[in-house]
Amino acid sequence: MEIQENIVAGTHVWIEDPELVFIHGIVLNIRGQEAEIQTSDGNMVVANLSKIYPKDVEAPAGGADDMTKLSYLHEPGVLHNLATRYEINEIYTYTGNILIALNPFQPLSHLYDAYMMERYKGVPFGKLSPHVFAIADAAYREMINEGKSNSILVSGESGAGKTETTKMIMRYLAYLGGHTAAEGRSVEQQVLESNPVLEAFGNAKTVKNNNSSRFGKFVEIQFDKRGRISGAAIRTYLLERSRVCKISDPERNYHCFYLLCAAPPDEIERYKLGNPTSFYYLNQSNCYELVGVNDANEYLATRRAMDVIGISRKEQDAIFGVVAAILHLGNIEFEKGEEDSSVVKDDESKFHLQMTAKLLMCDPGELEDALCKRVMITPEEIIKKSLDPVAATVSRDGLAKTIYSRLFDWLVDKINVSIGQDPHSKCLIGVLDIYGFESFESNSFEQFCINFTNEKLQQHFNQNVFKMEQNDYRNEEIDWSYVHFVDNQDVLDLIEKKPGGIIALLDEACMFPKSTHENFSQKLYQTFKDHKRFIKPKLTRSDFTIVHYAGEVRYQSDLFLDKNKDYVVAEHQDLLSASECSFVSGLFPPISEETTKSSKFSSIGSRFKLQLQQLMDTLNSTEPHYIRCVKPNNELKPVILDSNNVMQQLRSGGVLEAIRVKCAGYPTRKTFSEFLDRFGILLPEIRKQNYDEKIACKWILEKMDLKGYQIGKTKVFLKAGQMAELDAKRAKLLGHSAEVIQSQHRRRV
Ligand code: AD9
Ligand code: MG
Repeated sequence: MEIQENIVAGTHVWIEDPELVFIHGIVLNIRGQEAEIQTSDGNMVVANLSKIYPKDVEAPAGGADDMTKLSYLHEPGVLHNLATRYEINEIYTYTGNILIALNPFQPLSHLYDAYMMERYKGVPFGKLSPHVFAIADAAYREMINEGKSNSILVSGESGAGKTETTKMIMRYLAYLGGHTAAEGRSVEQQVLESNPVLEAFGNAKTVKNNNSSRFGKFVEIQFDKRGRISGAAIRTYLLERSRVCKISDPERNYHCFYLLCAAPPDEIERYKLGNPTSFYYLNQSNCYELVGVNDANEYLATRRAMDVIGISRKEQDAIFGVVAAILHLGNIEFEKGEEDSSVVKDDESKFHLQMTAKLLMCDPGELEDALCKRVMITPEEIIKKSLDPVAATVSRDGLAKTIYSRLFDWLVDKINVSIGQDPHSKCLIGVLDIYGFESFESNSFEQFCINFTNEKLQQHFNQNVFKMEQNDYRNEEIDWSYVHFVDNQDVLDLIEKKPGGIIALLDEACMFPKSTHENFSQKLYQTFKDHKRFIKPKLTRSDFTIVHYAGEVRYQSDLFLDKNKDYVVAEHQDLLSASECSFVSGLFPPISEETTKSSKFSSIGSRFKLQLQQLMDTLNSTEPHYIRCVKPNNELKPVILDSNNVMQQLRSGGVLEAIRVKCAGYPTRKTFSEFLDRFGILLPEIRKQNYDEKIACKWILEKMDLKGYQIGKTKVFLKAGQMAELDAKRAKLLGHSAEVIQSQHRRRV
């Protein structure tokens, strides 16, 4: 590549390093494709030219607040810039219009106070230091001035700071579009208070984040003609259901369970609760408390937030009654009864069965039957088949998951109804807080859906970054008939194409009662044997690997069929729709005969695909803004920046992809005066006279015999490598850089 041709003895470079990712060094000499380099930690290394990158020795000391201002837009340049800024607590950096946000892992309250909100209000984008408020402000101004809907897409891996960032955006928008106290009902207050409620029921401590959102969320904030918040709608995606009954140390279940166990004594007595250690759904892990969080206070705060949203006290009692019922349900154990049947184990289990039935207001006998028996309908007769203790436990957990996910959906609906939609609103700002790309040792259907989401968003991102680039070129009136970039349509086809994609094949497999995950996988192997994005790993009967834009992920297909099937056991449905508590029966509206017959099974994958398509349609009708949250380290501690980790996130978050798009065009752009300051020396004549800056730049570029660059209205646009070429010429002319090296070298030997 051109870049490497300009590396000569004396050039400051970055070299790939297994530990630090990149390390700084100085080239001592070059033999063929190999360079001998003295690294900043005092070692001598030999590296292939393809593994080294020029370093900008003139980069400003505190880093650049926008990556596009870097002279060399490549991976080490980007990483070094972020690290330099993080060191001085500058957590925000732009890459053009994209905001990169590093999680500070410490409260930086001065960054978000009322003074800061006032400061950013109405100030043109880019004028002040990079900030999440600047993005929110740009979205708001664009909406007001152009009458267009906007969206802000926040992404990043677990614990990177998406939810905190989203809350900051919502606060800032409420500040801009808020009402005065005299105006009564405050929609924005309700919008803000939806956060603690959704967090209490949808967030949990995981190994990655003490307050991890276990669902995706798109909040649509509607504005009236005068730019004031007039309504809102919240859509949620794929709540993690398995957590309700299965957690592993040191994680926790959903926050609401612990909050309720810390409720005032009269409620504890009413729900017959106690220490969280006494409940199976909580005591599978040894973690009960969160550092810095007081569950008793949080319980009251959640109730207050519910008040603001408009969830009545009666409804609140019903909600927490259901939460308590799930805890009791989890404590019902079974033992072997006659033949293959099972019975509720002992007095303690019987007590919990009674409590569950009491709280759900259903008959205890029927509850026991629903847990331990299945009705089989054969052409001849209806038989009740008993479940063995293992199957009864599975049935119990299934019931708990179903009730909890219905409860969560109810809350989301209630919030939407309470806040209300503004039918006259023409403009909205959507804020998306959704799980980032995931790749674990073991990956199942959840990761498949999450990564599918990220592929979709990545495509949207690429297309828009590409469009923004073209706008930039158009504004500068330069020619942009260029550049081809590879997009990820082929992975999306692999996953969602109908017919023939993975989701379609999965649905097919789910419809045949005899299918197993192994024959589903065989089908995948046959269908996609020549697909570039699909790999059958060696020595496996059922795993498959997808080559995602962010890397390869190997999926275990064992539970794909089960997890794709969304059904409520008929016995559970019948039990709860007959509940005497209208809240509980409301969670289980009767299903008509028609639907039970027509849809043998309902596919979670296909429904999710549809939801995603609707989300994309909404996003496509808005002007997007992107925030990429980055988690600097896995210890969740301030100051530390783990380069390998950060690099991986920049890759999978598409930041490097955006840079690749830029590199494909003109990665370096300098204003005429910046260019002349640096390269005026290459054409000393121009210094003597007062030439027009643009003409001077043109002369220099012509004299240097470069090809393919462009000169815009205010800036010079250079192709990849041209900056290095100019720098090399400049260094040669100055002659000093090589001398410095030589003297350093002499000192060493
Ligand atoms: V997950 O995918 O939902 O597991 P998020 O949402 O990306 O994840 P979250 O916003 O919850 O992460 O941030 C994790 C923690 O980092 C927070 O609980 C804070 O302690 C911390 N954090 C994140 N952003 C900031 C910030 N701007 N200032 C201070 C922050 N602390
Ligand atoms: Mg979150």
